[in-house]
Amino acid sequence: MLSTVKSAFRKLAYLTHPIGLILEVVLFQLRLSRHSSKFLITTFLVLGGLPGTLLSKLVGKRQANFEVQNSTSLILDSVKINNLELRANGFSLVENAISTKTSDELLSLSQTTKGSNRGMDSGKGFQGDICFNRKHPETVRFDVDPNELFKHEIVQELACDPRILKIAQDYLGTLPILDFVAMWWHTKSTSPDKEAAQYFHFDMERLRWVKFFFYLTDVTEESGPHIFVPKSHLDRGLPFSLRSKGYTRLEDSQVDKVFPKASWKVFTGPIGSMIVEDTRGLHKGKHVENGDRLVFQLQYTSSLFGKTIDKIQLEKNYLGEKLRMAMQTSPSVFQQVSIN
Ligand SMILES: O=C(O)CCC(=O)C(=O)O
Ligand SMILES: [Fe+2]
Repeated sequence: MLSTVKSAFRKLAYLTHPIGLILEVVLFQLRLSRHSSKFLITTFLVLGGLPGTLLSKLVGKRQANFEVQNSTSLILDSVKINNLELRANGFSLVENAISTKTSDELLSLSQTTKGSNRGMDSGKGFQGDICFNRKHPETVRFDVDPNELFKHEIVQELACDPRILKIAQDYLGTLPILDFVAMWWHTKSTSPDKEAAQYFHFDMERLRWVKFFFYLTDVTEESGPHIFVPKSHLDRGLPFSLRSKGYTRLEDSQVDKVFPKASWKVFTGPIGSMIVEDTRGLHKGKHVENGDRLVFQLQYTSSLFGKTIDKIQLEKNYLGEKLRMAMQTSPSVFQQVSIN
C-alpha cells in the first residue's frame, strides 16, 4: 500500500517537472536566473522532445540573413545540405566539405595547441597544459583547450562562417548562437570509454541545438567512426523504454533492441568530411581499433538556456577581421565569445 502511494507521488512529482521547466525558461528569459538544466533533462525523460522543441521556437530570436558572397565561406561551393532530410533523419554527411588547405591547417594546429588528456574509465588521470603527441598518446581522448583553439583565425572563421550559420539557422528555425568550439583526438584502445563518449547517449544541455563535426583524419570502420541512430532525435524518436534508463550511457545491446544495429549510421569518410547532426538523437564515437581520429566541432543553439558552458575567452589581439565583423553585424550570435 505504502509503496503504491510512494510510486504515485513520484509519478506526480515527475509530471510537474514540465511546469518547472517552463518557469525556469521564463526566469531565464527575464534574466532573473542564470543557467539551469534541472528540469530540462527530467522533462525530456518523462515526456520526450516536444517541450524542448516548442520552448526553443518560443524563445529563439528572429532569423538573420547569412547569405553572403560565396568567396567568404570555408565550406566548399559544392556543399548542399537538404534541410528537410536533415530534420527528418537527424544527420547529414558531406564528404569534401572543406579544402585540404583548411583541414591540413586544423590537423597541424591540433598538435601544437595546448590541451589535456582526459581522465579515463581505466582510472588514468587528467593531465592538463600539454600538447598531443600522436606517436605516443597517453589516453583514449585528448581535448584541445577551447580558448587556445579559438586563438587561431581559421577556427574563428569557421565559427562565423556564413554557410555554417545558414545551415544551423535553417535547422533550428531561429537565429543560431555559437555555443562552443571543440577539437579532440581519439586514440587506439581495447574497449570503449564512457568518459570519451564511446557509449551510446543523447546530449541534453540545451532546448535545441545542432553540431557540426569535421573529420581531420581519414575515418574508417577501424579508426573510430562516429555513429548515429537515424530519427532518434525526433520529438517522439526515443521510446520511453530507453528514456527511462535516464541521462546515461547505453550499451549497444540496449539500443539494438529498439533500433536494430543494421539501421545505425556509421560515418566513415575521408579527411574533410562534415557531419551535421542533432545529437538529441543517440550517438557515440566508436572506440579506435587501429590508427587515430581527429574531430573539430562547432555547436550552435537556439538559446543558452540549460547547462552553464564557459564563454570562450579571447584576447583582443587575437580577434581576426572576419570574426570582428561578424560580431559587429550579429552580436547575439556570438554572445558566448568574450573579448578581453
Ligand atoms: O566522438 C564522437 O564521435 C562522439 C562525440 C559526442 O558524443 C558529441 O560530440 O556529442
Ligand atoms: Fe554526445
